[in-house]
Amino acid sequence: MASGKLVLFDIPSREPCKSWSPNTLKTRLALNFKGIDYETEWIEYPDIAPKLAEAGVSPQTGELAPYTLPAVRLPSGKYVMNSASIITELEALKPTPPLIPNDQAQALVDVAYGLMVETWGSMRPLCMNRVARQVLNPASVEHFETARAERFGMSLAELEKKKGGEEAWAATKEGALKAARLLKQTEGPFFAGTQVTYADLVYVGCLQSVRRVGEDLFQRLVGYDESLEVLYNECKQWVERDSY
Ligand SMILES: N[C@@H](CCC(=O)N[C@@H](CS)C(=O)NCC(=O)O)C(=O)O
Repeated sequence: MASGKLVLFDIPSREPCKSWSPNTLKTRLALNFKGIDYETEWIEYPDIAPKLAEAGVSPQTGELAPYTLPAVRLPSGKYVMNSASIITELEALKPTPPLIPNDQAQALVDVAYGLMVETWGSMRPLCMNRVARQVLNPASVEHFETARAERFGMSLAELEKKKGGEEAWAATKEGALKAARLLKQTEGPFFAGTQVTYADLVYVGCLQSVRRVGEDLFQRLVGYDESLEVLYNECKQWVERDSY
């Protein structure tokens, strides 16, 4: 059963197919950083649950859905879902270079998750409708729209129209400046100073996701503080492999 190569399950975009989800990007960036040999299997939204259930993965609680991506199949053949569990496995699989070298780095990861949730959360009205209209393949659009409309109590087009204006940008700016303040507390360019940790990849995954949705959105977001663009550029080498 085991192929020997790690498989990353990711959500495809329209052609040219590239990683776009803030959730899967953080795992992809970690694989790229560590130089782990992997291949990508692209899974459309409606196929995520059947695929993972068939592989024997137990459904989770406390997340957006019982089955979510990222998920990986480790070289041992074991399937792991959820980026938080996956990074632990990746650290064990290839300890060097480490991404969570100590407790302080773990604390920063928790902070970065919070920043990512805040940034992506405040940008939802600006991004979600574009994800449905411009990023996803037709095979995923209906699932995405139905699930998100249930969650927001309105269609994504309405969400964009009603909440995707300056109000969303004001909340986004607040979150971005919070990230920038943390970055500037150290000598930089990373959250832990001169050492890259998983916290950086979590936040840069989010920045890259915004970029995939719209260059205009990305430019305004990183334009809030120079430290954000510096962080992005320092991590860019691990963003580049995004299509296979
Ligand atoms: N905290 C989870 C979040 C994963 C998540 O929500 N993934 C989304 C993709 S962006 C998903 O798979 N959603 C499935 C669905 O909406 O049915 C992680 O980091 O792995």
